[in-house]
Amino acid sequence: MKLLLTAFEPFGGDARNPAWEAVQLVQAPSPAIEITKLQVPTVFHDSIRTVVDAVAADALDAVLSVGLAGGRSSVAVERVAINVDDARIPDNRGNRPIDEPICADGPPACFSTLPIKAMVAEIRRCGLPAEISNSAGTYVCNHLMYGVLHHAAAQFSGVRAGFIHVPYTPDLVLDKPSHPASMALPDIVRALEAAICAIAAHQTDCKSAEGSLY
Ligand code: PCA
Repeated sequence: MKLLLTAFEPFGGDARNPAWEAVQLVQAPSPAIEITKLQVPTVFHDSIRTVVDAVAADALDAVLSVGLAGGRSSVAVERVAINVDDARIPDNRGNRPIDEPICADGPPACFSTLPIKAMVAEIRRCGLPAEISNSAGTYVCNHLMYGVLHHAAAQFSGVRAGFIHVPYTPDLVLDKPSHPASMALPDIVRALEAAICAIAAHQTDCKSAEGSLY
């Protein structure tokens, strides 16, 4: 399996982005898995262009994008991306779209084509907290997930794609009020490697109840 693994540059005033720090440390869990890594600008539209250009240049099987979700307490495997940008803070070029469609003629939402339930199960098997998330937000991560899935459906059939949000690392919460939840960097790395194992092992997802009541 040939996998493109992407993560974002720091944003929102943080000096580092643990998503990219973790991605840099990820090792292919088996010789049958070839991983290419790509840092993506935390910028609306440029982020999609960067990843879509990389997908077009290579014969890939899957794209796994990773972003920081500061405040989350577990690794969140995203189920769906919605066709809207609503930025609470500007991106790294000062863009701040409010209630704008990502793609004017695109569908309202795009579902992950990765085996999200198997990924959650495999991360938990490593002893790490993981969950299905039903919202990737309305900022650049949701934007990229939507853009990659929309392009994949239109131009790169056979390329599976999806998104994982990771928590802060402990060093990044020290100066934040009430110290939001965090996860050690080596654990985030292990979680991503487990998710990659699941992507390689499962062409179709397994069925398990992971929905939320509210
Ligand atoms: N997290 C942000 C954008 C970049 C990142 O790592 C998000 O969740 O939208």
